[in-house]
Amino acid sequence: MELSLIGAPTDIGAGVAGCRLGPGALRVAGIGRGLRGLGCDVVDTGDIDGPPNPMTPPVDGYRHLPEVIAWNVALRDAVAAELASGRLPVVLGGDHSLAIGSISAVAAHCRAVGKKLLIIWVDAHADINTSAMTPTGNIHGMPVACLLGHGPDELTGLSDQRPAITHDQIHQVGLRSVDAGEKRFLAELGISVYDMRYLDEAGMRRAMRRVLASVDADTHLHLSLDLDFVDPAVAPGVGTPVVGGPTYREAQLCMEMIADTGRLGSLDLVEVNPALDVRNTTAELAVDLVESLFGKSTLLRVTDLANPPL
Ligand code: HAR
Ligand code: MN
Ligand code: MN
Ligand code: MN
Repeated sequence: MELSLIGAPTDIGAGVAGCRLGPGALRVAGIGRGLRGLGCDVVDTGDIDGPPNPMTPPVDGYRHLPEVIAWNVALRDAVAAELASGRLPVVLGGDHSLAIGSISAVAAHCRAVGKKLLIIWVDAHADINTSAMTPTGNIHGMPVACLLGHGPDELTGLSDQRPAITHDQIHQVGLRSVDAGEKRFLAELGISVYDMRYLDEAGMRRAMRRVLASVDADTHLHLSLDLDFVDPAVAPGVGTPVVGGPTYREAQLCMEMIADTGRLGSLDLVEVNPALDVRNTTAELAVDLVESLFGKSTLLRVTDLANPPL
């Protein structure tokens, strides 16, 4: 597996500053070392550049729109370059608005090479606000809407076509903080959601079996991993923690089941906020999860994959 790390040190789309420090924290936690230890060929391309965070209030429903556009154009180009050279991009965020640029590049690449794109959006939040319904104006709450074509032209037009993706290309897992307007929009668009109630009742395994049911040899899986997915008792270093999330092991199982498909093609690691963290715990958790995603198994494989437990 040939991987490229792409740092995107910005919190331009977040409400709380600090996740601009995410790429450094992930490197300190040993993301490169961990992946090389699993036999991956890892190139760290360094950090992309973009404007500083002006920390100004929203204008017409968006905070920092010009700056968010600049970061996403740069990231789109960096991700596209790695995909074109046959490498798997690992975006080290940064806030979740970066998924607009990242996934726009991935979607264009999949169309160019004739692959089916499936996005797994793992998050406490739905990130499907528009300027009309956002309670904050923070664009990290809007990437899913932008990718589906609802947002400013400069953000909905970053892929080779608009919208970049369609509603049937995304599954959301772990949701537990969804705004009223977002709930209506998710239902209206018919997006596949495995929220915490579903995970409580059916378990991570059943949810992920459904998410991955359509994956075949032609599938490119993109994982957009917002670390606030994991319960804040385990992942305290995030700007918008929400109680009642998956445990360490539930999060690992989610990663392990994605790894088992062998179809992961690109990855966003976002919302790690070292300024709010305890001894780099959240970046270290992220590295553990990424190791599982690329094949590390912490347990002896006592169950037969072809004959799984019910
Ligand atoms: N829904 C809220 C808003 O739009 C909070 C969004 C928080 N988003 C993230 N990414 N941390 O998932 O402001
Ligand atoms: Mn998010
Ligand atoms: Mn989130
Ligand atoms: Mn570790």
